Amino acid sequence: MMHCPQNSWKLGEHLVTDENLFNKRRSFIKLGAATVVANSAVIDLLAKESSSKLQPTKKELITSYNNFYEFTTDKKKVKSLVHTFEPSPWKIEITGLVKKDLTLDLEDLLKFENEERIYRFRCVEGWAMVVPWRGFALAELIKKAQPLKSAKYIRFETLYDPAQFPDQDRGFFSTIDYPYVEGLRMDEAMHELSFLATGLYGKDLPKQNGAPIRLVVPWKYGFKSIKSIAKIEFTEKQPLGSWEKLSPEEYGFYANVNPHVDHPRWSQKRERLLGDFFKQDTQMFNGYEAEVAHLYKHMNLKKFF
Ligand SMILES: Nc1nc2c(c(=O)[nH]1)N[C@H]1C(S)=C(S)[C@@H](COP(=O)(O)O)O[C@H]1N2
Ligand SMILES: [Mo]
Repeated sequence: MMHCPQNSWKLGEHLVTDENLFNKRRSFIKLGAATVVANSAVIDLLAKESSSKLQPTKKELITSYNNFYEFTTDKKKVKSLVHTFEPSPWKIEITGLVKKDLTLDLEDLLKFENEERIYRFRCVEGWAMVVPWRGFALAELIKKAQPLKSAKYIRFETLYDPAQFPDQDRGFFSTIDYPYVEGLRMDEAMHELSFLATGLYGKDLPKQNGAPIRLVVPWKYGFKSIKSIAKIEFTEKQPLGSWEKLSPEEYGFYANVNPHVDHPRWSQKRERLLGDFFKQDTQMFNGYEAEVAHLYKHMNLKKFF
């Protein structure tokens, strides 16, 4: 696994309860760290954190403005429609190029040691937020799955159950093809920033944010961060995600956040943080360039968008 220059995104706070306490604990931890070990690494880290303004977006906004097409394309209405979805009990089937097929249930998922990570999140549509996720590194699950050397990609599927997801029930008239599919190259999947979230703001994931478990790849556009994962497959061939299948000119496999590669229908130079009035500059790899640029160093990012 690659070493990250500054693990500013990795904040081991396990006791977070509600939003206020969360913010208090964060300021306390900053102070505490600075006074106990006032070495330059810590000071750099604090400076980076405050200069990059990783102030979590209000929980109310994160949980009431969602893209979850299985319910509706109306971001403000998702929350009011999720009552038909029952994410417990749950199973994740792991198949494909693995030593042995594996099925994990919620209890198995609880066995992974959880941590808190505060990540920027950028939707391809131009809105962004900062989310305090709870979960574990995707690499941990991959290690458990024991993929074969021939596995070059990992493919994810959201649960398919038209009885629970109204847009799946529309069949031919559905907005997109279901189940929702996404994928990563193995080195991207093994990168320490690739995360499986089981919670946010210290509590289990709300249904609208992808309960009980969803992917979070913070340097890529939000559509890569597939929700409510029911199936994982290791493959030799590059998986075709739902968005790429629908419109390959607009939604590439890589989908790395990049202010210099516009969406055919709009600019990606700027973005709006939920709750803010003014736009801000989009950052290369969504602010994670130091951590992930090496994954793409021999690639033309305009071609492999
Ligand atoms: N299964 C599924 N996963 C999904 C989506 C979806 O419609 N269905 N939308 C994606 C998009 S476009 C975004 S921006 C994020 C939104 O996550 P959020 O609602 O937690 O902000 O989820 C991604 N994962
Ligand atoms: Mo999105």
